[in-house]
Amino acid sequence: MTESQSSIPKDKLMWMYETMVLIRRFEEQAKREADSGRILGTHSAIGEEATPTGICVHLDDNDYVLGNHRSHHHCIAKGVDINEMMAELLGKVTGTNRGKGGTMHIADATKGMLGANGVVGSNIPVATGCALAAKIQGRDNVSVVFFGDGASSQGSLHEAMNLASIWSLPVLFVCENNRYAESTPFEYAIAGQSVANRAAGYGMPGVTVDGQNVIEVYEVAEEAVARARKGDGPTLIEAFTYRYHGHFGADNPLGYRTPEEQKHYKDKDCIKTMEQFLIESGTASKNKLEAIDNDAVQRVEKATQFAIESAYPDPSELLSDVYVKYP
Ligand SMILES: Cc1ncc(C[n+]2csc(CCOP(=O)(O)OP(=O)(O)O)c2C)c(N)n1
Ligand SMILES: [Mg+2]
Repeated sequence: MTESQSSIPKDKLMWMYETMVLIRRFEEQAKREADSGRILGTHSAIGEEATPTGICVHLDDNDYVLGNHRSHHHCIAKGVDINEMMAELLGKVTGTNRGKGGTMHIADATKGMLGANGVVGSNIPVATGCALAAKIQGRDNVSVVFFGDGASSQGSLHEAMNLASIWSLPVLFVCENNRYAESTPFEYAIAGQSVANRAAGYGMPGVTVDGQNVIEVYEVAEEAVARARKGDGPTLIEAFTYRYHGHFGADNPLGYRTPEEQKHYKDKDCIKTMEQFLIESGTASKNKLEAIDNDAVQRVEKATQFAIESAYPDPSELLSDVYVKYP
């Protein structure tokens, strides 16, 4: 254990472990729901739990998170209720979006989770706009947008980074580089082989981090969030991570990557690494960690039961909550 690792308060270490385990158990259930046909599909974030967890631990409900098509882990790390999330996946009226958003549009403004989004790259300018609003209104909250390596080549990121930098906006651009955009390897698609290096062109810090190591993510995010809150502007973080499953349910990842590569990343599993750290540093016992896992399993079972027992939205509600009327 290094000195900086031991300086993280115990409650935060435990919160990070609990959050990653809850995400893992939720995602396993979401996959079962998709495999059984009860929901049409899902983009699994299994393997990627550490990045939003190590970042959202620094945020509160007044801070904003914007996600992408693979966002269950962002939502849970930001504190969205898993009963409402599961109900949303099943299209039920008790869901976060009253059953009309589904897996790719989960949002809960009360928690500062302003929405997942199926259009790749589209939430990056939205996060930048939220940061601009906070700055104009003199609030000290920050905006975080999560996007993939594929999205990093969209023009929206480059326009947003430029504006965020010239206006010194409180925003974190977080690229979850899981090495593939569908089946396209990032080594093929990203000129210069680095997303983080692109920050230099926009006059902001660009940092890389092992996205499988929640403590390292914690440390990088701590600095970036402090910088944003102080009014010193944005940071681009490139977190190297890995999705254990295919791009979506029907995708077989062995069509474009090897079993050896998959094993390499699974051996660095973020939950196992954290488990080992908590036990070796004397922060928690094995029994305590097992109890946390059992609790997560039960919470997910309850959420699934809640979702199954909930009603579908009434057809008369088809158009309500769909558009927002501005004054
Ligand atoms: C504008 C747009 N183009 C294409 C797609 C289809 N699409 C959905 S996800 C995806 C790949 C995104 O890859 P990445 O940004 O790396 O995220 P990951 O799936 O790896 O988490 C694509 C091309 C889309 N949804 N929106
Ligand atoms: Mg990707």
